[in-house]
Amino acid sequence: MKKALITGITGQDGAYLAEFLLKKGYEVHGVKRRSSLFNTDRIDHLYRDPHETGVKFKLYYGDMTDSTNLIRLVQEVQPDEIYNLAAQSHVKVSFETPEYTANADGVGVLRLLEAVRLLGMTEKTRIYQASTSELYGLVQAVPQNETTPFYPRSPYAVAKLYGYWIIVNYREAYNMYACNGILFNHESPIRGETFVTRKITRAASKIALGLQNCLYVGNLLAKRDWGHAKDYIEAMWLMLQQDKAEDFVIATGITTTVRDFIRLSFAELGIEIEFSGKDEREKGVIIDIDQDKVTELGLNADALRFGQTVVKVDPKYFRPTEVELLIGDATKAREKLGWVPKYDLEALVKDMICADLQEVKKDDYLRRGGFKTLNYFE
Ligand code: NDP
Ligand code: GDR
Repeated sequence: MKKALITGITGQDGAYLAEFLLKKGYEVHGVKRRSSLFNTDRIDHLYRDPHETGVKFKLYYGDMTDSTNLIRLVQEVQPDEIYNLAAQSHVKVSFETPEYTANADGVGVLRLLEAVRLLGMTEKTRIYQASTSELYGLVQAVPQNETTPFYPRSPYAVAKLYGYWIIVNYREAYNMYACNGILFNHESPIRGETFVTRKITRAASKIALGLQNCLYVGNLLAKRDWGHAKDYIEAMWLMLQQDKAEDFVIATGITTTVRDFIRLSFAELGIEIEFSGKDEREKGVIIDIDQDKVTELGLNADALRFGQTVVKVDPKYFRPTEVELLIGDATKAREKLGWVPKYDLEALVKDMICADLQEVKKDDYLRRGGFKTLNYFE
């Protein structure tokens, strides 16, 4: 039975990957951070009481900024495969916490590589590094593939650039099986709520139910190559099953503006949005409502009206330096790994809207029932 160690197991990708590897028969060991509130929502369904026999899913406290912790964990688990998914992964937040981001996302990768090397496990343990399309940053060429030059545009991307190169360096210097997955944006119903797609699908669901008036966003013109996280974690695993460690771009090859993602999300709810105005004054207004869909989905018809402004720009979401255009070329992954995504953008939006609508309805139902109004400080 193979053993996998996943850092960042409580995140979007960590949760999907853990489930995927357990289904493949792996023993899965995950690193979670200590926090004052539970942070394991995404993986609670995988948890089993460790007192039972045959438990194949184990969690440990750890942090990418703590070398001794990582060395001890690698020694204890003796993993065949390590998936390094842990990171301060929010680009905008990295401008506010640049030093921490460099430490966790950049030097953290080195700590993990050193743990494997110092423990003499370079021949046993294969390492996947969560590299990113943010490395391309300021557009040098499109579509972006494994040979496109990097030009990072945020403290996050600069930290990930270090992570990328230290993986390449340890592969060449110590003959380690270490590889970078240069993954373009991938989303899902369990995507963090402050990333733009999830922010949009949650807000659209709330607006459609009359629980929120307006969605405030930043740059509507940014273009991203959005895929589904379920497809992308499979590519991570494939990268560690090859004869030779190599780096791969994982992307759909289709790029969409933030503005169009908003349009598609509202359309999924039967609400047509038209944008007008320029720059900070741009806004999105309802121009049509599909009443059959409103009934079918159980939306709040009274809360929706023609001409209602449901999207506005708030410059506080602008970034000091922006990545305007990402579009990936995953030809190498298709040819060498046989990787082909199953979800297209429409299927992704549908999946996210469907899940958020259900979740928002559930929260509202509980709130109305008085279950969420407890105030511990009264
Ligand atoms: P998430 O933000 O959902 O998850 C990040 C995970 O890292 C969480 O489990 C988080 O813990 C953990 N973490 C953060 N800081 C530390 C630290 N210092 N030590 C240990 N763990 C830490 O990210 P995703 O799942 O979306 O992404 C996974 C990885 O892939 C990240 O490295 C990200 O940068 C990279 N990536 C993501 C892409 C995407 O579109 N999703 C595209 C390309 C790369 P906690 O839950 O406690 O916060
Ligand atoms: P990104 O994802 O920066 O590409 O990083 P995010 O969803 O945060 O932003 C995508 C684009 O949308 C624009 N935008 C907004 N973004 C957020 N978060 N909130 C807003 O209100 C908003 N309005 C417009 C952004 O400016 C940007 O252009 C993600 C992360 O998962 C990284 O960890 C990963 O490496 C990359 O994807 C690939």
